[in-house]
Amino acid sequence: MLAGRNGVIFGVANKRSIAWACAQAAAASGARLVLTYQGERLADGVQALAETLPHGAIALPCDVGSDEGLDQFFGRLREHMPEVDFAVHSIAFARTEELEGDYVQTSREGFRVAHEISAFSLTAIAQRLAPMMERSGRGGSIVTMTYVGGDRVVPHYNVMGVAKAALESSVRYLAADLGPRKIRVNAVSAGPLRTLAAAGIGDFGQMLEINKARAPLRRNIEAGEVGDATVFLLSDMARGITGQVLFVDAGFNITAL
Ligand code: 0WD
Repeated sequence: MLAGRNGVIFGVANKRSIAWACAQAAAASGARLVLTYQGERLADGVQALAETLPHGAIALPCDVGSDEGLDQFFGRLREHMPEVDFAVHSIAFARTEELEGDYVQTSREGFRVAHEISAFSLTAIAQRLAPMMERSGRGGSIVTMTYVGGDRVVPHYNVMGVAKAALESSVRYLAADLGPRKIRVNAVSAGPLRTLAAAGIGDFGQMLEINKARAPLRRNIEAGEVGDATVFLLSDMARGITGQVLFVDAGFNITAL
């Protein structure tokens, strides 16, 4: 579905990362990839993962916490991949103390950091990617990762839920702005998966159990299922779809009790 296409996958931390599942699925569909990781501590691990992919993937650092970090990355990306067809944004961060206790205790700084890294970063990336996506004349597709805690209250998800609401709203505004330039923007809302980011959320094990018991499919999802749905949204099969949130959660979101 992505044969001959060039893509950037933002936010690979390790082999459990949702970004890595997306990279594997996109590479299996024929895409040539650039993977990004946050900082040097992850460099060797992500480089080793990139080497296992077909079609020549490379890994580059990209810290979305500053314009400087972003501009540095995009400078290197333009040299390596001047035309980009798609991107996956799979980045989120909130301070651990904000993911324990009650949302009402959220600090000003905790709110700012969670929103800047988890929500604004999508817009910052889209600004820089749009001209690279227009260059091919084919347009482009951007997919970000969200969670049901963005529109319903999930215990301990707290400020990350509020940031996901901002992220999902950004998807709609970006889709409206970039649609005339043939660039689509969508989100995948994944069910809970044991990753590094998930380890910071209080009572995550309980979340998995509740999900499994209530979801229509009576199971939790696997990262590969998110990867496959993401490839669909990135591909021409989804050419009529933009500004949407696609749930990959074994149906959990439709249930009330
Ligand atoms: O249950 C889950 N794991 C779900 C995750 C359910 C639904 C959605 N998601 C979302 C997350 O909120 C996030 O947006 O999926 C996305 C990817 O999360 P993940 O795969 O669960 O977690 P992980 O493998 O940890 O990747 C997130 C990465 C960070 O890892 P750590 O844990 O080291 O913070 O986001 C990256 C970083 O690699 N990241 C940054 N990248 C660039 N610049 C930054 C930054 N400033 N901060 C964090």
